[in-house]
Amino acid sequence: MARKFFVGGNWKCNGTAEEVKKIVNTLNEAQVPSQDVVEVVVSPPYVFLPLVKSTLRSDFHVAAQNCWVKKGGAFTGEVSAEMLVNLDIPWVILGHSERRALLNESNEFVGDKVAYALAQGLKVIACVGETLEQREAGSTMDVVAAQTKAIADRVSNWSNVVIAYEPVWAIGTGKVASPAQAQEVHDELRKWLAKNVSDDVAATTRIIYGGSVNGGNCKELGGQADVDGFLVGGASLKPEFIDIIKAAE
Ligand code: G2H
Repeated sequence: MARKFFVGGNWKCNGTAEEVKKIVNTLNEAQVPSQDVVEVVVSPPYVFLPLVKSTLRSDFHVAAQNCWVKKGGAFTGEVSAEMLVNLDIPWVILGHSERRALLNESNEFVGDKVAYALAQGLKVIACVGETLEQREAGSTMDVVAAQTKAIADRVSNWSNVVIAYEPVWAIGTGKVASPAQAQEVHDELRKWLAKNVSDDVAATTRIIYGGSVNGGNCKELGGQADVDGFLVGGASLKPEFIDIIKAAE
């Protein structure tokens, strides 16, 4: 089964209501390949989710940038998976490196979050990736495998999971991974899934690349055999996000 190209826009902690309306207008007016060719998901901050959901074109979907690890309750400041389901938000990004690093989210905690969100009916963009130090020490695949294993240990149905490989050294730095570097890790990750989960999961799970993707580098990155799309940060706030969506063609 062919893997449909996936383009996610991670708006991170950016935007005012006015700016969000402007981005949505730009997206709504854009001519892009059909839903049969590319799945587009944008992820605004929580507070803008209802606004974006109610104004965004119906062929694009929305994602939250995080959710709580279990059922809601006395967890000040958190948002539960059930709340996202209640608002009809189909996707959530989990395990982004900014949360792993700044909020100390461990592999196990991310694995628990992925399992809980899936169990509530959400689709998950699960992020993995190594730091520069880890890459230079030659442990890229060990790190990425350990992050993926923590998910695999807790998840049996992978049909609602997209893996985002985001090398930390390429995030927001302008230092994009070369197409060969991205392809190498995506290929290894797919082989890891084949060996440790199943051939079917390896063949069907989309592995997207994130880290300084822009309108200029997306075509070559997206042309790699095992790169099934992108998770885009900075450039997803700009009109060039449309060019990145068009890299699906
Ligand atoms: C990686 C990416 C989006 P950017 O974090 O998830 O951000 O494209 O700004 O590097």
